[in-house]
Amino acid sequence: MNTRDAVDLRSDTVTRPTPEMRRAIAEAEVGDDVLGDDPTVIALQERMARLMGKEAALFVPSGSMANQTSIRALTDPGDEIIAHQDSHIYHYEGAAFAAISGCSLRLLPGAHGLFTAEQAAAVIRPSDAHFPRTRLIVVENTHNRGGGTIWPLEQIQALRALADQHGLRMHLDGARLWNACAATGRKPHEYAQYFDTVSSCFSKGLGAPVGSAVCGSAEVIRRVHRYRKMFGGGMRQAGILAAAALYALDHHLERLVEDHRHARRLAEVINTLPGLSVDVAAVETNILYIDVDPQLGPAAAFARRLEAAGVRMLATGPQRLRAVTHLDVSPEGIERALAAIRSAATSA
Ligand code: TLP
Repeated sequence: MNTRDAVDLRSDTVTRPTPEMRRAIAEAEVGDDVLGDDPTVIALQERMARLMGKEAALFVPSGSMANQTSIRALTDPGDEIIAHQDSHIYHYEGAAFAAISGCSLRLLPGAHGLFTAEQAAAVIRPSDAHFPRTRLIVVENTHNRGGGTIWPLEQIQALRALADQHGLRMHLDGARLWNACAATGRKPHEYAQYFDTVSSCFSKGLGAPVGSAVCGSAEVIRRVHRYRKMFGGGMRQAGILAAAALYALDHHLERLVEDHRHARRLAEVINTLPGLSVDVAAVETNILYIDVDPQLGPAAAFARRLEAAGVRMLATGPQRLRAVTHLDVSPEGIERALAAIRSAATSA
């Protein structure tokens, strides 16, 4: 099968801009954003600051740059960051926390990418020259490797109270904060209020081609801006990208619940197939993990069989596949994917 016809569940990053989004891109007013005069970027940043209830926002090229400029702005070399052992900043950003910010990570375990204030409290270092200085707590909401899980607000509040007690900063990797909001009905600022910096992405569930934002106080965003330039992330006529993000905020937020319904449907049916299992109750948003019985072979080989049958997924472990639903997968696509998965599982 031509891979263009396959149902692509590798990530919600694979979406292509819709014709209407392309029109918004084509019609965008632009300037030179490095010189600070791209009106569409300015409009997006103002909108994001309002949405997150922060003083300022900065448009950046990627979620990784949003996280890493934030980490750099909130820490000094030699500091330690408390994060979950399954976090994106640990697994998928090339150890930038060490390479760029000179920090170590103190990793916490916990089901579905969550940890508690008690766990964090237990690893805060005493003030003593032998130790790294604990400086920052990073929360990922929704949690990617945790299975698209949503952080309970009370658990975040408890972390903030702890952070305040110890003079720590907090960063939210909100690449998929939109999904948490769609699922809970909460507004982005309800989560953002507990963090010094918040990153969020337009290029995942929202379906824009490129771009993320960092929101925070005017002072911290000035620092983030300096690091964006230093890391080579200044973009000139970036209004064409900001226009896609603005379009996505207007048109693609409310439909995210559809992706969540699709993920739930996939999980429920896949869990009944021989050799495949999904923790159905853990599927809260648009991400599901599928455990592949060794009888079906390694996950990577099974993914290749799925691809031949017309569905694409990523192997994220020796016996684990990830599927992510998004804007470019219709209800009919979900049923087509299920038929292909059934045929790959039963023919094995
Ligand atoms: N995640 C990608 C891969 O890198 C795994 C995906 O397909 O899910 N934070 C979180 C929670 C993310 O899931 C991602 C992307 C990022 C940050 C980084 O965003 P980009 O890819 O824009 O740098």
